[in-house]
Amino acid sequence: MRCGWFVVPSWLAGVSLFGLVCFASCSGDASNLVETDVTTGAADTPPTFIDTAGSSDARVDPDGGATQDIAEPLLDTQSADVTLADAPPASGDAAPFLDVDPSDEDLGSAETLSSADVPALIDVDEPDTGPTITCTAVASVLSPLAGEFFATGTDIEFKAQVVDPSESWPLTDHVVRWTLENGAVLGETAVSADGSASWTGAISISGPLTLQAVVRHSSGAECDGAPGQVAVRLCEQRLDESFDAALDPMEWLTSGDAYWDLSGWLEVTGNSQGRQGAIYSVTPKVAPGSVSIRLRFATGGGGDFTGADGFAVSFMKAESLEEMVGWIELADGGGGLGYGNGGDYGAFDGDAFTVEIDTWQNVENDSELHSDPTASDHLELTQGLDPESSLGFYDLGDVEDLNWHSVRVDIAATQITVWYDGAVALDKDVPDFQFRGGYVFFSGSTGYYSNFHRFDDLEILHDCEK
Ligand SMILES: [Ca+2]
Ligand SMILES: [Ca+2]
Ligand SMILES: [Ca+2]
Repeated sequence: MRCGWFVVPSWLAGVSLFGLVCFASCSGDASNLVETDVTTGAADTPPTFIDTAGSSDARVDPDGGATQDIAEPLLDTQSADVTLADAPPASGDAAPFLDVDPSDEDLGSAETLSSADVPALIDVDEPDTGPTITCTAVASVLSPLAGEFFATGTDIEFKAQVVDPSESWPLTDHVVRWTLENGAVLGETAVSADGSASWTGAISISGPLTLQAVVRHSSGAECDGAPGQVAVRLCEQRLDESFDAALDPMEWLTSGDAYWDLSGWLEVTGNSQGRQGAIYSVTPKVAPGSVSIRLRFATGGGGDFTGADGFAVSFMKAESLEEMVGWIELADGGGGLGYGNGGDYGAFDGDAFTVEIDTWQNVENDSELHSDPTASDHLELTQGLDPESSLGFYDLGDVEDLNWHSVRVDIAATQITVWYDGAVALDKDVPDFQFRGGYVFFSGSTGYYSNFHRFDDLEILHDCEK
């Protein structure tokens, strides 16, 4: 389990606060609480927290120890902690509010609110039971899209549309509180007259997360409807290769006919007959589990002999570089696209996942080891370095135009989604499938017919599990 600090941008009269996101058990305490400090004068050490209990908590040791101040923020496990040192403010309002000036605390009992505290108060005049106004506005999330991948710590643009079916209040009388599913607050922003609201910021934890847009009346009352939600995935690692500079031999090596092109991309065959090549990572670069793989490719230019065979990017689990290179050297050209090693192609029986761009239809016979699913150029997913072990394909029509095309493959557990030139090409669940990561290698081949086979702009978001 992971804990992480994040900084929430200014909101509510310029208040900044820090929050502690705790998943499952940061400190062995009850799960998923956001501790929060109140103005009641507990002996605070910054940062300041939000009080989910909403009452005048002292720093009560959840393990039952004496009331005391400690350097670490305590998780509040009780909703009715009794304070001995600090009485509630004289106003009698025990609603949670933000302390904008932690330095004014620890003055002993019965602290008087400073003027600096007052602007941050929520509902100081409401009864202790909290606001009672009716609020019917709801938010729907516009972005990010469901299932989107992000690198941990990079900005996420979170947008929602607020509507109020009963039009009880002007939309501008609302705010959107942006939270995680466990209630941890990312921020809070105003709602515009057209109902739009947005928050941009980074989240420094990883794994699958549900982001929520909770509509509140500006008085502090939470509206009745369910929060807008979107499930996304945050990944600890991001591999980003433009291939604009010559390959660093500590990172990437070439074999066969493959080479780095001075124009700033990878060429895995060259435009000649009977070619085969590969470019591979020196270390295992990609973590197992959910992953988003993005790259661009271009093929064509074969003139009168344009048309074969195709190219692929593979992820191979291997114990060592030597083992991985051994399999690349054994791989079949032709219909094997420089990666074929499993099934009828060879003895490989390990874990591998391949995205191939195949421009030649093979038909299994005495000399050909597998049949392709279509006569058209196709994007195909295979496993086990076996071109016949297909996980699905997409008909590309004729892709041999030597223009750049984009491919994105997202794997979230067993769900595989493929985009080709920005549009969803394949979206399917593959029971029992597991992406195992490992070494990355590009490969390709030509035969009697040939083409250029270019790859560029590899970006991989990986290490996306908690
Ligand atoms: Ca490039
Ligand atoms: Ca083929
Ligand atoms: Ca194929």
